[in-house]
Amino acid sequence: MDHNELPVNLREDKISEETKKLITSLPTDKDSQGNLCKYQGCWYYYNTFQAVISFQKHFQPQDTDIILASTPKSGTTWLKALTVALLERSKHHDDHPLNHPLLSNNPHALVPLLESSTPDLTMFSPSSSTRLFSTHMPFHTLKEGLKGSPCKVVFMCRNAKDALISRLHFRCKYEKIEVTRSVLEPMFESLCRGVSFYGPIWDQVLSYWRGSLEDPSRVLFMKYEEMKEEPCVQLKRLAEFLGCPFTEEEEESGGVNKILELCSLRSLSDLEANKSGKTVNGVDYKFFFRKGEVGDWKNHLTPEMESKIDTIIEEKLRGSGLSF
Ligand code: PAP
Repeated sequence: MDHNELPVNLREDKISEETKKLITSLPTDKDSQGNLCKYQGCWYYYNTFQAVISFQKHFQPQDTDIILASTPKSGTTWLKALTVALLERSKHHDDHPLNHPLLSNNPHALVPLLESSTPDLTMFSPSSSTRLFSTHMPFHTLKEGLKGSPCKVVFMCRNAKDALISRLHFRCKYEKIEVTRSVLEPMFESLCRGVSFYGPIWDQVLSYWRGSLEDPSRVLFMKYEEMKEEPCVQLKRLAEFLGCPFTEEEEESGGVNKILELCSLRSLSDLEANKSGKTVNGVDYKFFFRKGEVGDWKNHLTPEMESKIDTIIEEKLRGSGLSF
């Protein structure tokens, strides 16, 4: 694939001289997709690293901002849709569903990534006082850019093997290549070494886990699998955390299920807005919707691979009280 055809985050064309200098002082490595540098314990492709630095320097937080954090391929699109739907529901009753932003916009267009190479971070806000952003940065790096602001952070993680397989399919789609073992194996090895985009995944997840233990009113820790298993419970938990719980009346009139239905993979992927169009990084929106299943890794990983990554993650999480 030509360098210029790559999604922006994989390219190296947005890096200032200052950042280039900084990279020479950082640990560097590579995975099968590009060069990585390690900053504050996390690996980034260079364009993303530039965006992280810009975010930390220039972002102006507001106390009412909400940050949706996640490990890549762990339900970010779903979490964005659910949060927009929760915050928008006071404005969109049954009678007026046609102007609901989720019907005409991909969730990624509604909730910009903080460490994106596009500087406009004021694009969309569901109400005048609440701005929504997303990130894949670890909590300590995020906090530095939030500069002491107490805004709420929702974090979603997912089983590392399922997230890997999701990323494999996503990558093969935008690179227009077949899903094969020769593409998977180097990605698997990078995951195990911890040298992968936004990795090591265990450190990323632990940073938010600890943040949620330290201050549960500020950081909500969620799991993709729990969202699939008990969507009503988890959606209500999210609504409460965000300070917009469902009223009894809403619950009785099916308000919880309406949001779940609107944000289901099937409904979202059927919308024209999600069938066409691309992210600011040049990736087709439709690539963000695939199977949405728990355990799809079983169709791709050998028992040896399963045991290798499980052993590593178990060891890294030992004593934390967390499993994912
Ligand atoms: P991102 O990190 O690049 O934003 P993200 O949305 O976190 O991607 O992950 C995509 C995964 O979420 C896909 O999983 P799969 O490859 O295993 O199928 C995608 O299908 C799934 N997904 C997207 N939207 C939804 C949804 N509304 N409900 C459940 N899963 C979803």
